[in-house]
Amino acid sequence: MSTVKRDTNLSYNCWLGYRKIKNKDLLIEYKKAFSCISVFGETKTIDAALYELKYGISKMLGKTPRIAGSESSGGINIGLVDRFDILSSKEINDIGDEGFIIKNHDKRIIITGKTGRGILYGVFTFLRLMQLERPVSSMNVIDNPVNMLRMVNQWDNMDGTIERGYAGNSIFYRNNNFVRSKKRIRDYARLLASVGINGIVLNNVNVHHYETRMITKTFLPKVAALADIFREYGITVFLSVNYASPVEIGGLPTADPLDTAVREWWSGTVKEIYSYIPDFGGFLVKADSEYRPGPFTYGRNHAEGANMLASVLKPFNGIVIWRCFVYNCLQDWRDRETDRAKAAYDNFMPLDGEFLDNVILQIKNGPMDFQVREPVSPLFGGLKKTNQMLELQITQEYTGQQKHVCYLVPQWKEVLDFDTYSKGEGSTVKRIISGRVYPQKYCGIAAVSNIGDDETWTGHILAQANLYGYGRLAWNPDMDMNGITDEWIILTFSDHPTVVKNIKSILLNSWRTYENYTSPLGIGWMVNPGHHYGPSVDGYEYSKWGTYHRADCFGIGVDRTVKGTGYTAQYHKRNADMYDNIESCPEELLLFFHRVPYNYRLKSGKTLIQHIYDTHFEGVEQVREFKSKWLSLKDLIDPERFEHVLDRLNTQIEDAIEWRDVVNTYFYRKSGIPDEKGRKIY
Ligand code: GCV
Repeated sequence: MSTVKRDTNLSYNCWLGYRKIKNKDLLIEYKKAFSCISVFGETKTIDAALYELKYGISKMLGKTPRIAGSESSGGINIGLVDRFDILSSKEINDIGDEGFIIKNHDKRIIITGKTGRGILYGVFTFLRLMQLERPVSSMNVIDNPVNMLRMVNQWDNMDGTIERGYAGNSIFYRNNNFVRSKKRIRDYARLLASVGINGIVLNNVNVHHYETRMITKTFLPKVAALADIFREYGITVFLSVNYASPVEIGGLPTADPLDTAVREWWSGTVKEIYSYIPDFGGFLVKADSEYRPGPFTYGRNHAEGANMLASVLKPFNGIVIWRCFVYNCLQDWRDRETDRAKAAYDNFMPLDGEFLDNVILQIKNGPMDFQVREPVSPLFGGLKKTNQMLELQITQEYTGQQKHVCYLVPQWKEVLDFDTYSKGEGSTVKRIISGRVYPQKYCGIAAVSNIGDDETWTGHILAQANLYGYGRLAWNPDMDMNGITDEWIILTFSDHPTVVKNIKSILLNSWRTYENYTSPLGIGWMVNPGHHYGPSVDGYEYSKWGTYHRADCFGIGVDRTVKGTGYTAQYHKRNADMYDNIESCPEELLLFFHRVPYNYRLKSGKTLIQHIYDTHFEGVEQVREFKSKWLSLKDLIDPERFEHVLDRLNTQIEDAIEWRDVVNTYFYRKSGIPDEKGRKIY
């Protein structure tokens, strides 16, 4: 693991670096108002909030605040709502269990909530406002998270590797055991809590030999030690489990969910887990997908599989998060109606309403697999009687693996704002997953984390923006993208207008740029099989039956209309019609939904083939533009981070050139149509 100097290492501190306040008048004002902290109430989370407050204020003011007893009423007061009689009942009613109030009252700043979590979120918000140099008089905030569950999923393995991890090794495990030093884990908890994350799944959804044993006495004390750290920061711990555990570690001949001995085994196991971790969150399960075991082996469906686990977790208030990423990776593509995109819906829609109320279905944003561009999964809006969560991928598996800058907040915003029309207009994904369209007992959002033990946490400093942005959107999906981006840049780098302008322009254009030089118009993949980095137009690990794009000398794309694979019929009528008709289908998804000849004219007036050539040339130029924008920040950014990003951008330029040439050459050879602009295509 890399060595870490917490207070001096700018990359390591991410957005919690806390620079000294620049504005002299404001500094004087802050020093007057924030030089003393009084604490009302004692819990570990309030202690953590106090620690953060002291740490942040000391760094921003250059002076450690005095901690006064609860008798003092000046300065900053933190504590539970019932300790402040100046709060009106309306204010108190306006916040839920995780909400907070920051109130500027009679020379005091009160930061309060109904729980330690609320107070902690209030403190992090207050510190953010300070770093953004907001006047004391404006510090009046009442806020609540929109989503109930705001989780990260670690795809960490106990051998220390991370599946689809691009920032070093696991901060949790090494050599099939837990790491001893917990400092870095605590700092991760701080980062997550600062953006409002309240749950973490500690191990990969692909549960292998050692991780299967995490739910045994051998490892539970160690899981409990991590839970203690995360609890202080308001984060509940969950584990991914192997559906075949009763066989693999329980010595039973079967894992059939309807078998009494299996149920009893799980019941005993769950009881034991709660004896170590009384507030354990529950299980995340990947079943019957990509060779993982599941109820199908025993002729049972996913509801039967999930409900058995849910019933044994229920007495402890635990939940089962059951993934919908279920498809047959060995399917035969030659059958016209066989379409991987249809799999999740086909598997889960017939079960809507059959899951117990402590089961949540976790659904990837798209029907395929975190491609640079996909439509939204039709399960959103399809399912009406089932708890559901959206699953995003912060780790950049198909989006440049943290060597390329690809800021995903714009993509996530599109997903969250997508209208499913499930219950009329306004049935957006963000409203569905926050329980505002159909009542749900549990719901929310999860994302696959992008961190590892690299000094920068994320391998590319600009990828820290994805973790930050995810947390902010999980808290409130309506938050403005510009605002989130500005915040991150100011907190992480500086508020210098050129820094903000140039980094923002790089970030906000990076997704489209990445798309430009990689796979066009929603077709997806075209990456090297296995590791998924770099171009391989026909590449697909399960390619026995053909490619994803189905390109030939006439055209490219998959006909997913009702006349094709029938996938479009999984959407509500308005969207189904929109996608079905080539004229109304959004062009960025054209090849996802339609098979199109190379000479098809796009709305721009260009032919499809010319669009492919042009975007690939443009993509490379756009990355070069990123580099020149970055170079102009040389004197405005510390050398360590400046060089780091510059180095990544140089790699990105080289890779984008490779992508451009491989993709353009492929389509030139397939189509035989030359570039109208006569550029060199190999
Ligand atoms: C954790 C994709 C990834 C796998 C991942 C899987 C999933 O197929 O390539 O690494 O496995 O998705 O989400 O389960």
